[in-house]
Amino acid sequence: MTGFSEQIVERLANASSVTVLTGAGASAESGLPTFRDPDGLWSEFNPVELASYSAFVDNPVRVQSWYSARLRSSNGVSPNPCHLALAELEDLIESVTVVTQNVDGLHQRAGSTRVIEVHGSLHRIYCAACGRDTQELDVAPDASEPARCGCGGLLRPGVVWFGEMLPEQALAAAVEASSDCDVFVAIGTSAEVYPAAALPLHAAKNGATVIEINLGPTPLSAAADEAVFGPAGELTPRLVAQVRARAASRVN
Ligand code: BV8
Ligand code: ZN
Repeated sequence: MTGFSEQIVERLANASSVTVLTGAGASAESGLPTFRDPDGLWSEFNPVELASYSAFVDNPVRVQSWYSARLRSSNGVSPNPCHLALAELEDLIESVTVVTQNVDGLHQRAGSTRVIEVHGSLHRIYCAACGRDTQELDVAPDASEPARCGCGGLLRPGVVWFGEMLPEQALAAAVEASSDCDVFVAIGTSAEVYPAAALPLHAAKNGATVIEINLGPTPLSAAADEAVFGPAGELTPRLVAQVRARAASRVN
């Protein structure tokens, strides 16, 4: 499908609680590479090589410089129309929760007020030994030494690596937001990384209407009530505009 059905717009417009799950595809039109698309981050590297504690310990400079580059990129880009439309949705729907797998902080910069970062954030840097937070991580790929804390421990990004548990509170809040929402919208995620990928299925099981926005089909598409294919930066604003028009017609 290339457009949203009247029925799905009606359900969203009548919803009192909406939960949105975003993946790297929601930030793609801000200029941040995704993980699994051909030109994605992982195409150059193997995920385990960079996004795991063992890779960090084996080659701290390489992992620290990769995250330093991503931190710089995310500070250098702006929220795109997908992020902005989700922030606008808060004016139309009583309760909107954005559960994001992204670590770039773009939803908060777009104005969304309830954002659950289930994979952590690039913008938090802390010491892997003593846990102390610090301000920045700026390591060049050819650095001779990794960045360390005053205690001598290695500095790491506050993200969740493969094989690491998701932050308990964030995961519990995400599961709750998926259990009791009327509509669940999955945007720009390959629906391959667990346990986040289980959230839309959990929502469907609890009676929510599930909408998917993606460039193409994913393992979630068959379970969605409606999967619409196209760029998130175009489709998300279109969906929110249709909800706004529906709300306006109810008032007049
Ligand atoms: C864990 C770090 C307990 C930060 C990331 C079953 C249950 C539990 C665990 C597992 C399980 N099966 C396997 C596991 C292990 C693993 C896992 O899921 N592996 C996968 C590969 C099978 N899960 C874990 O390790 C998790 N931990 O469960 O702990 C445990 C402990 C020990 C042993 C077992 C269990 C931790 C997962 C978090 C890993 N950290 N990132 C960072 O570096 O950024 S994951 C990484 O991939 C990102 O965070 C990202 O969020 C995530 C998913 O990727 P997407 O966001 O979906 O992005 P992707 O590129 O894949 O897709 C982009 C999509 O957008 C595409 O569909 C594309 O079509 C679309 N798109 C592109 N452009 C656009 C677009 N759509 C619209 N518009 C566009 N313009
Ligand atoms: Zn320390």
